[in-house]
Amino acid sequence: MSITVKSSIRQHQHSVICDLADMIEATWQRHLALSPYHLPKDLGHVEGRLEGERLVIENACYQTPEFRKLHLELAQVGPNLDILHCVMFPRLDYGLPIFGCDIVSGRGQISAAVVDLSPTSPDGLPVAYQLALEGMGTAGYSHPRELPSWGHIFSDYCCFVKPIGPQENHRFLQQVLHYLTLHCTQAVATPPAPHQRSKVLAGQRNYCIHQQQNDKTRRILEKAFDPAWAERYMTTVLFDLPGE
Ligand code: BLA
Repeated sequence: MSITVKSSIRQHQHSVICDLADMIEATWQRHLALSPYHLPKDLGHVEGRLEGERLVIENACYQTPEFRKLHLELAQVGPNLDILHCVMFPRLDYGLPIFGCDIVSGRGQISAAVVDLSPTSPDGLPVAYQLALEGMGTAGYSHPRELPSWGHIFSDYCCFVKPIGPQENHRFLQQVLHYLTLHCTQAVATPPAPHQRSKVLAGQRNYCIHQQQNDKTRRILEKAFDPAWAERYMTTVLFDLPGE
């Protein structure tokens, strides 16, 4: 499947967010066999209002033989707040980690940039991932940030920083590309393991339950819509728990 629909807010976002969104989709296309994933009808493109500003959310969603859901979301609040959110949820037959990435930019300055390959097994990341990620994390950034209490779901290679200047922005883009390429190439080379389904299910549930505790995300959605809407969006679009 080729991706032809370009998001309408993408051109207006922080250049790192546009570049990252383009890079993520290009990498998915290069390595994976994409087909559409249909979100609930009313949640593909969403608009709300936050403190007098317009909140626009645009979602792109795909699935592949290895992934039940590849989700790329761009959100914009007025002219000043830009957000990129991306998660790749493996199918339960694949004992793969979860790729996640989030960038928040306010008034042209990125305040939070996160990327991780988070384990879904209590044994941690598969060895091939550990080898390929050796030495990576927040090294080379001047402003690493402290993870919130629910952040224990992330791996030792989680990169959570406030990147400063073009060099660190570029470093972050390259780091995301490295994590994403590793993950796509590992995924297509991994044989399915149906006997592990219940273990993988538990790992994904644990990840989602903790991500749903991100109060900063929830507060934005509650203020722009309402608490019930925010709860539905966080549990059906951002971090849905897989069924058996
Ligand atoms: C932080 N996420 C944030 C922040 C905002 C959002 C406003 C605070 C920025 C800051 O502290 O500088 C907002 N993020 C959103 C919104 C959406 C979104 C509204 O995705 C979607 C509509 N978050 C993720 C994923 C990861 C993630 C996949 O969605 C990681 C893989 C991490 N975001 C994450 C973390 C923080 C954050 C760790 C910092 C939380 C904190 O410091 O308490």
